[in-house]
Amino acid sequence: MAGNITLTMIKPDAVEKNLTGAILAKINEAGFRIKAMKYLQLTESQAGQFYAVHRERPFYNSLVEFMSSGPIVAALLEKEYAVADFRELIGATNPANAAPGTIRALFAESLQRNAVHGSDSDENAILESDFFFSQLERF
Ligand code: IDP
Ligand code: MG
Repeated sequence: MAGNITLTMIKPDAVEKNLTGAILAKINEAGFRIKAMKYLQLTESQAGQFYAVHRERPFYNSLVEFMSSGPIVAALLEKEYAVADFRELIGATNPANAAPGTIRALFAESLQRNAVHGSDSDENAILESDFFFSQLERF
């Protein structure tokens, strides 16, 4: 069903700081169901492919280096209005602008090292889910 999934990554900064459990708890408490999840380290090439839409942005190389610098947790989440509700749960890209109580306000370090990823559209949620998970890995 369209509109009920989103893809998240717990980024290397948050994994490094042992925040994985706290972030997953927030995600579950907010009503998201985990359909698929894996713990892995992206290669530079894989991180570059994931963020290809930002290829022309000045922060692209630095973002790719950061996102391949350590392990991440990738998860496919299910909930009604998953994309919009998850963006609300994580808060603004820059934690300085993230609403109090949001995951980025609580756990992010900086604009780049901002703890979590969330898909920005239903279309990208599907593309990003297919990047990480086969059908056999979804429940
Ligand atoms: P989003 O993650 O909130 O959707 P995007 O604009 O899609 O934000 O950017 C992707 C990621 O790139 C951000 O989460 C952040 O880690 C990083 N990023 C975005 N803008 C900047 C910037 O101006 N400087 C450094 N890193 C940035
Ligand atoms: Mg984005």
